[in-house]
Amino acid sequence: ALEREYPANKKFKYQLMTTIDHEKKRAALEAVKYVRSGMTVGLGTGSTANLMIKELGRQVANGLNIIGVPSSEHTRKLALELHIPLISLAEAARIDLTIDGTDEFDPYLQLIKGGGGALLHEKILAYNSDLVIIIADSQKQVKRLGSFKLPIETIPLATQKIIQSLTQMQLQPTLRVKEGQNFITDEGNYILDLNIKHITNIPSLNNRLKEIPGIVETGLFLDLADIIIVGKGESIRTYK
Ligand code: ABF
Repeated sequence: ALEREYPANKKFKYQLMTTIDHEKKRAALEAVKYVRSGMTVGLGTGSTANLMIKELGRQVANGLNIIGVPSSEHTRKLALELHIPLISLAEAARIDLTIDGTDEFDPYLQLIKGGGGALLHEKILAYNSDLVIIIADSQKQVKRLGSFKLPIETIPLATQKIIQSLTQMQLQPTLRVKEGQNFITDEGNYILDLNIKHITNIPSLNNRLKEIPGIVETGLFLDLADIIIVGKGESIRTYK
């Protein structure tokens, strides 16, 4: 039946997908081993983070005593369905540990995040966490950041002006669209995706972007990840 449903190249894509899904799950389960009863845990967003949240839900049902801080509306709903006790970012006095996914990571543990559009809350969580664990499949590992387009969150009012500035900076900004409408973040903002492939000094780019009024946050997570756990085929790699 599979062969009928996934002829030739589609079949290959299906196999690759399942390998990646297994890698995500391995990384997610490994990260959950860092969670202890009594902890306040930042809950990331995305398909890898979802696997981690499902495992936490399973353990909470078996007596694990944690409080979750969701990084997005989507994650909040999933955690609620799994009966994980939650508080908001505003209410959390401190966050012991955040576990989140990524779109890319390099050998220096620097990240591009925001493919899922939740980068602002994710970054606030990461910045305010004692420990940040990133979970990923092996496709996310790169020698240098930039194959993935860099998401940035912008205030709607300023977005056209920001597009002009970023075009002059040769960053080829594209306004993110979902189902025919501008993508709207949990904070009511827009996302621009930038081509940063040619950029060599990433920290300097990040600073320049943050200086442009109306850019709320960038998807560059520099010096925020403490540990990256990667599923690689049948095994796991941990980078610190
Ligand atoms: C979030 O979800 C991100 O910041 C990143 O954009 C995305 C990764 O998604 P997935 O785990 O589905 O690849 O963690």
